[in-house]
Amino acid sequence: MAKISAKRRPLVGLIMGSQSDWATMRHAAETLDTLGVPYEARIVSAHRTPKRLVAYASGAKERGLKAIIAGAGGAAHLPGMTASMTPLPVLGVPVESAALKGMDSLLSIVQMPAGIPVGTLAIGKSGAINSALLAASIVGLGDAKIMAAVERWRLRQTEAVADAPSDTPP
Ligand code: RP5
Repeated sequence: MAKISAKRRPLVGLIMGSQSDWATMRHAAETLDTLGVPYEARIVSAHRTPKRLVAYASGAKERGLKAIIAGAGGAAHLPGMTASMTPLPVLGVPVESAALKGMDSLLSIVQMPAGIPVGTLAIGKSGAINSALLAASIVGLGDAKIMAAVERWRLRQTEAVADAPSDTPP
């Protein structure tokens, strides 16, 4: 059963290659929740469930999604293959791998040939959070409430930065 935020129609598709990616990609989900962006989270593997991938990517735009976040590790073909089957913006999150610390994931995702773009984020948790912020900015171009939520999120982050370091940070 897919995880779907709230009850609103999802605007962002949050897909990942494996259950094992959820520990990273849940940070994207939590950020989308914080920003009030409706999303759906699914496991879609380029290698293990290729037919699921074709169905998901080729139908994403018609189902009303505005952006797709795709997280994968190792030989991470999921973001690129997804991008090849949809005109929607695809944001790729390289999941940190045990063998190569995510360098394999990063290079697999970032080195797309000209013509099929994937917006590639940082390896791991930072990339997952930033993918959600970017997706919210994309969706926010057509949704003033979501754009306002992005702006509030940034303001809170700015206000949380102390003027000086402390031995006992909060
Ligand atoms: C990739 O293989 C997944 O995205 C995951 O990061 C990696 C390992 O998958 P598991 O063997 O943990 O299922 O397809």
